[in-house]
Amino acid sequence: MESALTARDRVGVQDFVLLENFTSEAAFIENLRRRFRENLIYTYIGPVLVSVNPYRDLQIYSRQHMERYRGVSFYEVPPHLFAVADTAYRALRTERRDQAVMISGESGAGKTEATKRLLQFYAETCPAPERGGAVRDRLLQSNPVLEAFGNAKTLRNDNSSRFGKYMDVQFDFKGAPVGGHILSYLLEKSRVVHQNHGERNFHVFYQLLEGGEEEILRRLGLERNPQSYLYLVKGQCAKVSSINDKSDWKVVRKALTVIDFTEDEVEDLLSIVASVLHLGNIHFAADEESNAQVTTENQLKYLTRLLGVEGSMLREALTHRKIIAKGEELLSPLNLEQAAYARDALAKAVYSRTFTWLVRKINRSLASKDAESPSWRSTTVLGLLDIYGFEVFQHNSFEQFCINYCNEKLQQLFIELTLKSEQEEYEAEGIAWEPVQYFNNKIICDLVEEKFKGIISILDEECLRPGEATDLTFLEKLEDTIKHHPHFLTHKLADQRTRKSLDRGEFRLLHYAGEVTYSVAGFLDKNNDLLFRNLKETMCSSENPIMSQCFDRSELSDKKRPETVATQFKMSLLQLVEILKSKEPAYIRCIKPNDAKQPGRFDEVLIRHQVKYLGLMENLRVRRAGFAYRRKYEAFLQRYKSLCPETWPTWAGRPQDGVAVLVRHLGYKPEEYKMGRTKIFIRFPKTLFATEDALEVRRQSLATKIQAAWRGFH
Ligand code: AD9
Ligand code: MG
Repeated sequence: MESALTARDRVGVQDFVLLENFTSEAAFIENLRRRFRENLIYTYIGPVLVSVNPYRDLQIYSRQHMERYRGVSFYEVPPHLFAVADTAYRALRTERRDQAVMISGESGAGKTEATKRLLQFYAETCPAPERGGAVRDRLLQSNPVLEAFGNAKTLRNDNSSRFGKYMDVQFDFKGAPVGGHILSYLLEKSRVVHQNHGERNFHVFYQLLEGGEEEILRRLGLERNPQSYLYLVKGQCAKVSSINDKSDWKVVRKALTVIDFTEDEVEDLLSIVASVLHLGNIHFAADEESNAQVTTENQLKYLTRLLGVEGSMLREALTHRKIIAKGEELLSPLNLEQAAYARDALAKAVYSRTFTWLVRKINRSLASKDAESPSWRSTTVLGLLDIYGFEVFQHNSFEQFCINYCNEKLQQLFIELTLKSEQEEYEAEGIAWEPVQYFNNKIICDLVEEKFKGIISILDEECLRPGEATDLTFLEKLEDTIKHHPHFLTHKLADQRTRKSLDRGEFRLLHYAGEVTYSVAGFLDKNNDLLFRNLKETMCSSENPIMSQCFDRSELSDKKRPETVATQFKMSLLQLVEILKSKEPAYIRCIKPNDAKQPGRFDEVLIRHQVKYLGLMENLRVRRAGFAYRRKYEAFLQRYKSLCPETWPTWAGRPQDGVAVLVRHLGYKPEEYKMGRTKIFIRFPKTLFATEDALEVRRQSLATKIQAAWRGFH
């Protein structure tokens, strides 16, 4: 049998706090590497789970694995997602405190996969509710539907979430899941009309074309070949080897039924998906006066039918802009460029509002059927946060700005909460807290969101000057307002050395996770998110029931300017942070091992970068501030009591006294440990390792004795 010592050499330590040289990044990475090589993708930093994407099916999420982690002490079993899942669930049940599992990491690191596994764990291991058992299936089946409409292949990830998701699972007093609720955040709708090279539109389009039955496609007027649709060819990669659109479609189709879609609703939904494709194929030609005219009559005909709108009205709305001046309506014809812009704006609005509708519809299906009954009041919730990860592309725009800002906020919350909980634990245990220096990214959050001086405020201000402001005046204003910020740079503000790498239409932010250069092109437009009035009117008249819920007439009479996209996003994030703060947090920090999406490849440079920006070294330092290891007296005594004749086999007194006797017997020196109110704190890993090794020796000698006795018996 392998001794504890050699096993540690081979597979590393399962909690980074046990690294002898805990301040060394090299030791940290080496530990990750050893474990990754052995397919051990999970490692702790105290209660935080670090996960490295294996890019292969490790067969570690089966029902047996779930059972192994149920009801056992967190540290008695190898690190696993299910240990975090079970610990959160038990806290929810025993302490009746709401929980939030926050999953972070860059694009492709494994957040969405982890979320799905967690949900599966709860669906399979929790008791069934007395009523409304279907909720478990609905919780699970909401996923494929949301992924079909909200995920897409990007250069970073073949199944990249293009929206943020926070899902509450509600449990009744018996611990059975009885309902759920989803909050979604800013869908990247620009993808509907444009994809970068090597990327795709949202999965659902390809799924429908590949998997939809002949008859359905005929009704929708669609051809099977994605190449026929302009909105699907921009990225030039309709086919992806890791994706089977046909079988995925089957799953989505089934899931829609599970989450309460009637056949009519499915039909209405597919009509909308098809209409977006038809919209993309609407062409215009210029007449003698350079005004745009629709030339693709067939597309218009299908659109009219699928969206349930009047053909002449839609045609007019696609080629004219309605302006109300002095109470009079004026129609101003659009040129080719403006018409194409109007068409794309309509496609984006139709798709993104349908997505919002979808989330609402799913929420109705997940709503606890017991909402009115008394047991509702005693429900507790467990939240799962799976948001788009930090991303950097060759070309970064408004969407990346929002996504990276969101990651910045969550990182800040992580720092705040982990530090706070450490400090609180030390205080609660009556042990002196030694403050730790760490990088606080609040400075970057402020740079983005501060009133008046922040980037979003300045952007909004420019959006209020239609006709005068442009993306470039926005950039100038940024330069004027944020001159000497250590995390902000533009071509003008840069020195000789860095200027070369920056273009005139760009600004650079030094995020906690690294530098990102944003091109300002399109910022104003995307932030304003305007849809011409007559397009809105047309959609308000739609007879497609989903569309008529998405476009409400009250919008037309509303005089108040709606909040800009960035401001809405900022407010929704502030609200999210409040939700998360109100719950007991658990963290999963995901790491992407290589950019090639390949199993077995451990790209050290890439990993070191993530370790740095996820703040894992700082996290470890905070956790080790003073003490490497801490354990409740009961758990410590239970594990090691066999090493001391006075505590073995049972200790009748207080566990704390038992531990005191035990560690004295083991020869712990006073500077090696401290006794808190409920826990023992051990300063150095070597102390714990010596104890672990002693335990191993004892087990082995016991095994040898049993074998000898057995042989003697025969
Ligand atoms: V993004 O920010 O949404 O672009 P995620 O969500 O962090 O990103 P995702 O969970 O989608 O990444 O993982 C990317 C791919 O890695 C998956 O499609 C799987 O092929 C692969 N993956 C991730 N985690 C695991 C795992 N635990 N086991 C096996 C995994 N494969
Ligand atoms: Mg994801």
